[in-house]
Amino acid sequence: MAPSLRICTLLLAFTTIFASSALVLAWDQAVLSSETPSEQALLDYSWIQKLGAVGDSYAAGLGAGKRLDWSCSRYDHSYPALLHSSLFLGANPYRSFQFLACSGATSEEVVAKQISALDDDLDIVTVSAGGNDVGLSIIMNHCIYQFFMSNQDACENALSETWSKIENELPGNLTTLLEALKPKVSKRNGTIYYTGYARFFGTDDNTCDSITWAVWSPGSEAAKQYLTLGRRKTMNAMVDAVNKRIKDAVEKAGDHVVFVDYDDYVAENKGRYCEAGVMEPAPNRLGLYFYEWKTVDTGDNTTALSRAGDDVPKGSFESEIAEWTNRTHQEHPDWKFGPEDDEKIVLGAGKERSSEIIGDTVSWLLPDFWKRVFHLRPAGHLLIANLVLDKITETSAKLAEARVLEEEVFLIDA
Ligand SMILES: *[C@@H]1O[C@H](CO)[C@@H](O)[C@H](O)[C@H]1NC(C)=O
Ligand SMILES: *[C@@H]1O[C@H](CO)[C@@H](O)[C@H](O)[C@H]1NC(C)=O
Ligand SMILES: *[C@@H]1O[C@H](CO)[C@@H](O)[C@H](O)[C@H]1NC(C)=O
Ligand SMILES: CC(=O)N[C@H]1CO[C@H](CO)[C@@H](O)[C@@H]1O
Repeated sequence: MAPSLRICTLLLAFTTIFASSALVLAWDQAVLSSETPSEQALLDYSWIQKLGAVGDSYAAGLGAGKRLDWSCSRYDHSYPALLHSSLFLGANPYRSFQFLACSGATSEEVVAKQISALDDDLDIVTVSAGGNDVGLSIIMNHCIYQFFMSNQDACENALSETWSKIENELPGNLTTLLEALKPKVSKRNGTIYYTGYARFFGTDDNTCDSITWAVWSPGSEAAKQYLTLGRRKTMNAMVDAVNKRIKDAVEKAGDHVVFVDYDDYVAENKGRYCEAGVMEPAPNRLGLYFYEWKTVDTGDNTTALSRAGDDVPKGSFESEIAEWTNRTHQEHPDWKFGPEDDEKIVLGAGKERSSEIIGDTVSWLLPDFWKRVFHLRPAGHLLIANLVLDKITETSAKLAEARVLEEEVFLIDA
């Protein structure tokens, strides 16, 4: 992790604070000259003693760094884990951290299993949820990898079902989640930071039009999906629409909820699949923010990732891939798995079963590389952690201003 990135963010934070306090200063010179918090004070995060993180696999950080637990696939380079580290909120022996995010969780499950388990009076909670409500992974299946490959074009149907859920169900589900979460943060400073999603595809040229990531061969030629410009734009628009609903729900939820939108940064940094001129697959392209099936991060154990490791927890993102794959394998025993012609995979090779967890598991037949596709790499989580920290600093500045105003009112009253 480059410390220079952190310093850049701090500079950005300074600029924001200076800009906002300059405004207030002009407004009320006298009161603020003695009361404006120094930037030193605003960058002191020691008051944050109760931190929580809920949500789906994007909050769990599926695949990024070292795995922290089995049943929810939380990872140590996830943005919540980064925030809790000395690099972001600082080392603080008094800070508690409830990391409850879980791969596969819908907003309903986040409310039922995670929010209900949170402590009261939290200073900060981060949340990522909504993608599983509308079936973003189903789109990934039917329109991209086709782990389950049906005989006809299932992508268009999946797209229209997702559109309908984004319109009709998502807004209500997001508000329900936020109403459940709000009482968990402290009345005074407590704030919820809701992180969105990022559009997955570059749309600047047609280089990807002839690319299919369909995993079965020969598979059904008629059903094979391609990463055409039109498709990429549609799938991006879907992520945009989800982010828009999140932004609306956050605004509706009031002062203590902040939307953290990292999508534009991923686009600006050309961190998506099919960026201009990129011939996919390009799993280890410098600057790619998402995992492809053969992406290797610094520190990854390639041997382990190339084999089928443990089975996967029921209900997780990974278990969907496992079930789709198995279903096609059952229906078409003669088809071979593997997106690249030169490396067909023998399903199930090298699998180790963990006896203590059988029952909650789904058989995992593929190399472990596949467990994290379409999720953010550590650089993506670093970006989100930086943006959340900037928002925390901004919120602190606003709260400090509010305290000064309160005091002013008190002085006038007295
Ligand atoms: C990498 O993974 C393999 C297979 O799981 C294991 O045998 C090996 O010890 C690991 N290497 C390191 C450096 O952890
Ligand atoms: C695949 O699915 C079949 C039928 O649903 C099931 O009997 C079988 O155990 C599954 N195989 C694996 C490896 O999970
Ligand atoms: C609220 O936040 C400010 C920093 O913005 C901090 O100085 C203060 O101690 C916090 N109050 C509580 C109750 O945590
Ligand atoms: C996943 C989830 O929570 N879905 C719910 C969203 O809201 C609708 C009602 O509008 C419910 O029917 C879904 O179960």
